[in-house]
Amino acid sequence: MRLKTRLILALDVTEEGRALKIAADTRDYVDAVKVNFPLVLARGMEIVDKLAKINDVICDFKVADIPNTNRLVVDQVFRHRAKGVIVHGFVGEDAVRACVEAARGDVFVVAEMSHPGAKQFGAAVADDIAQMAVKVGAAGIVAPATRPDRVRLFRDIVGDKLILSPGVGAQGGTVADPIHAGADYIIVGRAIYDAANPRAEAEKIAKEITRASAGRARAPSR
Ligand code: OMP
Repeated sequence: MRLKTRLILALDVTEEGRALKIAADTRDYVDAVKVNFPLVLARGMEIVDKLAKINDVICDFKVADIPNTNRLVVDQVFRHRAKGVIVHGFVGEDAVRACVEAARGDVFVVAEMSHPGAKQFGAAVADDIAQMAVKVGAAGIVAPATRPDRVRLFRDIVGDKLILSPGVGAQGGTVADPIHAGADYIIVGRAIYDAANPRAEAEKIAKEITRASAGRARAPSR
């Protein structure tokens, strides 16, 4: 995956024409397009092949099953030319390891989610999940832009692994805080795809990331 703008677009729209247009319009300012269930359930996995011709694609399927099922799911993801997949960590080391072994690209493990409910159960085991992601050889973790203090702690746990940080804009997080805390990529959905001009919005956010990266004490991990 490119590390040029450090912006990942969460393309949670359901119309194919709109999805492809936004992906093409924002390509100059977005390192990868993240596809989640809304788009794939609406358009099928073929949409991943189509988007892969425009930009790198990460399939955010939050894979969370037994090792064998995880392996089968991850294999399908990479058959459709995705460059990465997002999986859940709470299912345990064997299930995440199965994803890493089946992957033909990057595996990102959700350590802690960005919504308020994540504090109810998940936060208690999040540090252990981040450690496990490193142990099994994942490319990186997903950590909440809505809680930059947590991103800072995760950075110490995962060393030079990648940190992808969602929760900017619609969920209340800022661009600069998670970058200053050590995130490598910011994931943004609604603030871009619901904007009157998604390309201009992506450009604005990408420039904000560049400014914030220049101002942070530690060098980006890669
Ligand atoms: P917006 O809130 O519209 O910017 O979208 C955020 C995107 O990031 C959505 O696709 C979410 O599914 C995803 N996401 C989170 O919002 N929070 C998380 O903790 C993890 C993810 C993710 O794994 O990408």
